[in-house]
Amino acid sequence: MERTLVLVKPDGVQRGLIGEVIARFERRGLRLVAAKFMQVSKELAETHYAEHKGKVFYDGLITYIVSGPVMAMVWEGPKGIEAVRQTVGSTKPVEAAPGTIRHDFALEVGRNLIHASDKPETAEKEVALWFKKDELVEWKRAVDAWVFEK
Ligand code: IDP
Ligand code: MG
Repeated sequence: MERTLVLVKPDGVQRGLIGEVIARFERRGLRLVAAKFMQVSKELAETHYAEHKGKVFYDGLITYIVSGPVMAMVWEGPKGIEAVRQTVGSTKPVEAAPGTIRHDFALEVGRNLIHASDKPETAEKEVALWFKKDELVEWKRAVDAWVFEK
C-alpha cells in the first residue's frame, strides 16, 4: 500500500473542482487518509517546490500556489503513487491523455489544477511536510476486499 500527497491547487478550488477530483479518486478505489482545506504560506510553498528553485517558472509557480486556498489530501492504495499520477495526467494538460483530470479540465501547464507526488521518496517527504502524524487516519472500508486483492 502506498500513500501519496494530492493538492487541488488554487485554480481547481476557484473553479469548484474539489468534488470532481475527490470523486475520481474515490471511484478508482483509492482510500482517503487525510484532508485539509488551507491557505498555503510562502514558506511551505518554497519547501514543497524546492526542487524547482532557479527554474524560469519558479516564481510564477510560488505565486500560483499561494494565490488562494488549496485542498490538501493524502490518498492510499496499491501502487497508489502511480495510480494517482495516472488519473491526474501529464504535467502539460495538452499532453495529458483524454480522461485524465488535467486533460479534461485544463489547458495550461501553469494552471494544471493538481499536484501529486511523483515517486515513493517524494511522497513520504511530502506527506510528512503537509500533515502531522495524528492527522493521518488509519481505517478500513467494508468494500476494501473488493478493491484490494490483499
Ligand atoms: P508535476 O506537477 O506534474 O509533478 P513538475 O515538473 O514537478 O510537474 O512541475 C511542478 C509544477 O510546476 C507543475 O505542476 C506546473 O504547475 C508548474 N510547471 C512546470 N513546468 C512549467 C512550465 O514550463 N511553465 C509554467 N509552470 C510549470
Ligand atoms: Mg512534480
